[in-house]
Amino acid sequence: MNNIDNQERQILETEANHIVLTNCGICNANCGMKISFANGHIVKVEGQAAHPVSKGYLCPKGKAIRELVEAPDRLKRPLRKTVDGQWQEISWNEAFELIAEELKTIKASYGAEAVAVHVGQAGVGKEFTPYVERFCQVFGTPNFSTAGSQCHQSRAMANTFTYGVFPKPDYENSSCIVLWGYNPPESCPPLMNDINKARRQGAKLIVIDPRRTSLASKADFHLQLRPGTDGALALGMLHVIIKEELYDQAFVDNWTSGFGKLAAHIEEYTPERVEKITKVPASRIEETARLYARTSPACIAQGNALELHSNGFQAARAVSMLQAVTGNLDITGGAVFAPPLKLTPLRLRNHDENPKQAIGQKQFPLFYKYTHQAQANIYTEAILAGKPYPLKGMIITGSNPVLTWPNAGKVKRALASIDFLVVVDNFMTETAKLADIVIPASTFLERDELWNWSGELGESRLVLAPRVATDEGLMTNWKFWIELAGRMGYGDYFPWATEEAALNDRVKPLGFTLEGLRHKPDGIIYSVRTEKKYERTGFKTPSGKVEFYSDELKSHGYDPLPIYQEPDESPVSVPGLFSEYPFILTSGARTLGYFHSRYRNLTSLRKIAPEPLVEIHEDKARALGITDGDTVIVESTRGRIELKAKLSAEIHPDVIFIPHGWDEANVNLLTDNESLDPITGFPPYRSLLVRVSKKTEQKSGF
Ligand SMILES: Nc1nc2c(c(=O)[nH]1)N[C@H]1C(S)=C(S)[C@@H](COP(=O)(O)OP(=O)(O)OC[C@H]3O[C@@H](n4cnc5c(=O)[nH]c(N)nc54)[C@H](O)[C@@H]3O)O[C@H]1N2
Ligand SMILES: Nc1nc2c(c(=O)[nH]1)N[C@H]1C(S)=C(S)[C@@H](COP(=O)(O)OP(=O)(O)OC[C@H]3O[C@@H](n4cnc5c(=O)[nH]c(N)nc54)[C@H](O)[C@@H]3O)O[C@H]1N2
Ligand code: SF4
Ligand SMILES: [Mo]
Repeated sequence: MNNIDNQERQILETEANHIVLTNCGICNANCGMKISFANGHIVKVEGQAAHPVSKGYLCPKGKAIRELVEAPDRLKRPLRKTVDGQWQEISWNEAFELIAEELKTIKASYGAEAVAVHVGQAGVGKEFTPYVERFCQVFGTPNFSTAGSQCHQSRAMANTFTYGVFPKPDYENSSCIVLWGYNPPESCPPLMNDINKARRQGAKLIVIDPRRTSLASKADFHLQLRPGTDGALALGMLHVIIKEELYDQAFVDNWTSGFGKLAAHIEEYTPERVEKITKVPASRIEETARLYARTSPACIAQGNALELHSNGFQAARAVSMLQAVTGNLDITGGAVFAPPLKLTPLRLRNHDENPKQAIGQKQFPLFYKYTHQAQANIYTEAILAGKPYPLKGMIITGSNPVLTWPNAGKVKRALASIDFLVVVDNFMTETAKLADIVIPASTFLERDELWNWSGELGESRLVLAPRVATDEGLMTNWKFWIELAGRMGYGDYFPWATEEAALNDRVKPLGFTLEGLRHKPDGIIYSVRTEKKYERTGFKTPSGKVEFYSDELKSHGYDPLPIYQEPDESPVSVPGLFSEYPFILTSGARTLGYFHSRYRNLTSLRKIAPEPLVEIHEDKARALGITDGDTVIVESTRGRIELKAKLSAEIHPDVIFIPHGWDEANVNLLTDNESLDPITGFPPYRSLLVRVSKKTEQKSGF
């Protein structure tokens, strides 16, 4: 049978229309897309049935890309804010001249470090991001930051300190799957193919989540813990596994160091004590630990919820040790080690040492060492208080900090007061509104995009998602930085005449060409999976072994073992505050129809979730006189928001949940950028104290 999805990727021309095969660039699932055009417009968007990962699936966001590309409110021209606060269209030439001139002026007056460039989630894994980093290096600012200030890097670092890499769970071949603060039905639905397949083959499922999600209700064990106590739970499970000698003795003897210290460290984390901390019954902790340790192979997915606490790094490190003591490393069905292919690097090694420290480098030296990035969560202090030095200019691309960064009130004040702000976006976001210059961005459909995936969703793949839509007035993200570099006089470092030439350079050392990739719709699938490679090479840690005890952490003044510390703001750490703010807020769990602050303007997605809702336990709501749909006020010591209540029997009674990304009720007005994780600077989006009250109608009397 001739299946077009398996044919060479190309435009299949008929008279008036054509079909293009590409990949969705919204989330990391990268689903295969088949897009039909008629008269230059998208008329149909479908999944590719034969796609190796998504197998025909597209989520509502993927299906809504016509609405995205053709949105009436899309930005098409560069805009400049006039002195009276109006937007004035300017030419591309004017935009580049204005930006280049301002950057040069700030650099001359305050030094290059007074400019920061932030690439948000829309730049994660995208081909333009390394060029932005290179631009920062040549300009001379160490203040290049990404969504890695709030996402992924803390988990990745914690795992790397234990065994040298951040491995991926091999769900498909696993007999026991633990989803720890991870909810793929909303955040990465195609992964459910693998999880469901494993379950059909008898795999056990353990979900660790303060909400009883639909997946949690189907799990063998659902541990409904108090938010931010994940580290204690992991130590309690380690206690059971070590005390009952359920660990992999041979692996521990041969391939780890510091086990004795870990064994002594977990003594005090008895299931009974951990029950008091986490609110998970001791018997459940024991049963879960036994099931996990006795079932082999087992894998643990460590979600974003694990790292978004003031104690997130050590929590992820404790979880990493569960995988290590059970010997579930680098084995089929366990934690697999699959590095991505190495494209031609764009970072300039000879520019690595900047005489000025990046913002956050002093406070979070290991975060800087690991990421070579500034910690964006504290830019506000540099802008508002000049600490550690003044930040005078910023370029923000692919991010909407006013809705997504912690302590949004402060973020807004900071961005409103900075001397010069450029925002590159598809839409006039709440952040763009504060800018001096707004630059229209392309969407992933309007550019060639390289995806270099390393095995989280099946095999490792290098894929070219080709440009399928064109709008001549737009400039691709890549082109913007190349043009700006040219205006700044950095042409020697940015010699590529076209994006195609640049991409060809990137894939050349691997023996690929862009043209070759165009003919491979599913990409180049390469297997770099290893099996117990450490037996030949050791682990990529200073000692070559799994490090339960880390000298490097100790030498920086951090705890070398994964201690549990209460979240900075919790019922236990600040009981006085808790008596006034008696709920624990967890924010930002993903919902299928939106992507962070994106897509509230797309009709089909807005229909799925028309407004933000605070999820509150029905008993607690009743006690406060709140019924379903009532407007309530939620307050923290930082701010207050109003939104409607959604009563639930599924959420932990002490916890409320609010989604992020809504301007109508911006939950980040409540969150905090002071009690950051001491090692990574990650913000505590998922465990803070708040109070809830019913909004009473103000009767206007005469
Ligand atoms: N639809 C959609 N998909 C997305 C995104 C999106 O915005 N929308 N964003 C993408 C990005 S950048 C990321 S980082 C990922 C994140 O995706 P995931 O890693 O899956 O994380 P979340 O969905 O944010 O949270 C997972 C679960 O953690 C639970 N949780 C909350 N607090 C705690 C806690 O203290 N401990 C534990 N154990 N669990 C807790 C939540 O209730 C939630 O069910 O999603 C990606 N995919
Ligand atoms: N309270 C709370 N806050 C959170 C979280 C949480 O769980 N709770 N999660 C955090 C996490 S994990 C993350 S990753 C961050 C994400 O936060 P951000 O990095 O701010 O991500 P988005 O809100 O998706 O903003 C992306 C912006 O880029 C634009 N855009 C889309 N495509 C492109 C493109 O191709 N080019 C350019 N230039 N722009 C584009 C979109 O229109 C949008 O305005 O949010 C964090 N914020
Ligand atoms: S799950 Fe949705 S957003 Fe993610 S790649 Fe697939 S279609 Fe796109
Ligand atoms: Mo994220």
